[in-house]
Amino acid sequence: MIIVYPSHHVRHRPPSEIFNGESEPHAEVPERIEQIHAALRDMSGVRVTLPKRFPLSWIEAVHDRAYVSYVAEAGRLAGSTYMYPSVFPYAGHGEVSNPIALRGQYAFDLYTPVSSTTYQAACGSAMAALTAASLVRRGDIHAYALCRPPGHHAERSRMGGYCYFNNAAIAANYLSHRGKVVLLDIDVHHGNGSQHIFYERRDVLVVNIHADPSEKFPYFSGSAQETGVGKGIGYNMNFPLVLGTTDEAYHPVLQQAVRHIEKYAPQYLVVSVGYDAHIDDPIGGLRLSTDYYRRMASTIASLGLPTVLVQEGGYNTGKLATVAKTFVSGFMQ
Ligand code: Q9C
Ligand code: ZN
Repeated sequence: MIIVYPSHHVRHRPPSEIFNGESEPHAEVPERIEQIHAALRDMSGVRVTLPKRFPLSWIEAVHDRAYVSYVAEAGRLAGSTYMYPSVFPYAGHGEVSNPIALRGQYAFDLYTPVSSTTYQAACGSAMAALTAASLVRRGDIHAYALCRPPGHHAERSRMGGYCYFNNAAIAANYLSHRGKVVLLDIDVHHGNGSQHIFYERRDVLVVNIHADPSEKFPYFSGSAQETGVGKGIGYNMNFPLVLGTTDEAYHPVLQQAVRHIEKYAPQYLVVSVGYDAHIDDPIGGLRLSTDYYRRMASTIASLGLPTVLVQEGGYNTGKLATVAKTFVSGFMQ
């Protein structure tokens, strides 16, 4: 297994997220990826590499160009402090240019602030996903991008849920030029951004398994009724699970998802890997065991598809090393 490690992530360190008007310590910390990296690099059968540089056009293929420049520009304005939205769009008055208006236009929550280090980290994270995708395209069976910041909540032109650029969508779109792709999302939160980006497309099937969004972030999407629009009808699948779902109840749902993936017969698989469905995750809400992550990985690997693993969430910094190792060893078996 080749691991792609985006070293610039460490300089992106949002101090806080704002919940119900209060500042709380930010859950999406650099230690997450540092710990996963340290745990995986010593495993046998694992090799670590740094991201290669790809043209910005691969990011701009799934995000509006104005949004991508905004992330760079907003960071320059912010300097070393982190900027948060204050007002969200409520009327369609056309173009805004005021920095406070723009801050709200390009975001959907108060969990995803921008500073001068954010753009470089977000680009590095996207380049890691592209590097893993290109390795798989050239014949590696599996590659794992340790993306940070994560990506699956980022829509075409809005950041949210700790995500700026949608790394998994960027990788899936890159591979879609070579054949059909499935994007399977096992992060505990619904991948609203990935759903949004591919909602009208049938060349990328998006399959999401997540905690019931009527109870958990991102609240406004992720129901089973959301199946796509236009050409994309039937090519988006959501499997929301009640809070507290355990291994035994999760597994039949994963198997069902896998059967749908087999039927679609893709050329490539991209997996948005979150470890926040683990029982000990501080914000997750499901109750999967460490051992189940081995079974989950081997079930996904049994599809026998060239696969790009893309890191998303997982917030228990005391458990991530073990859970990641278990997942990767299940994948390589
Ligand atoms: N204290 C990912 O897992 N919840 N994003 C904030 C307020 C936001 C999760 C809870 C969860 C975002 C990539
Ligand atoms: Zn998550």
